[in-house]
Amino acid sequence: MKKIVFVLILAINLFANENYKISTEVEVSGLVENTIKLDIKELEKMSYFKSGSTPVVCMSGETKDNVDSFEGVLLRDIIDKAILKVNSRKEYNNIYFKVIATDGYEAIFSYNEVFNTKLGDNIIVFYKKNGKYLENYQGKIALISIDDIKNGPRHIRWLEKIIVGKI
Ligand SMILES: Nc1nc2c(c(=O)[nH]1)N[C@H]1C(S)=C(S)[C@@H](COP(=O)(O)O)O[C@H]1N2
Ligand SMILES: [Mo]
Repeated sequence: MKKIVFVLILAINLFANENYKISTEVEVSGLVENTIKLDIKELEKMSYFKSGSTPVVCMSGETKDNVDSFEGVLLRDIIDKAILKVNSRKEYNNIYFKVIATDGYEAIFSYNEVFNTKLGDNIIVFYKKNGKYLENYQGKIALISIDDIKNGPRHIRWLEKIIVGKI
């Protein structure tokens, strides 16, 4: 009996121990004119974007989720709000955006990917999924590049930072 209780308590603890820290705002910094911090309220004041339906596919090929819609703001519009600090036209080819989550998960996008390809039309910082605000475990604020072939890897839950850099 004691053993059963012990195992039960252990199992409950494992479920309760949600190993993440939510992000309540996203900071845009690095090579920008204005370092900005955006919480959900501020994101909602910006240009609104709603995606179509999409599966979320892991690198393994496994479909992790089937989503009706994501709602938020295009990454492009968020970068534009901070205003890129670029000195010459050829420098754009070397500009990248590093997106970082509270758990250390990160990914990069190039300037051309976001601003100069069709992919950028569907790279979204979102706070709603299927019409509902994201739960804590879903990331609260997150980002996804919907049109990536495997779009799970560049789905970033608990998005906390967008750093503009130059190679
Ligand atoms: N912050 C954070 N985001 C993450 C991950 C992670 O470990 N940390 N894993 C990624 C991986 S590998 C996949 S496949 C997708 C899965 O998306 P889901 O939340 O719809 O299951 O989330 C991605 N987002
Ligand atoms: Mo994955």
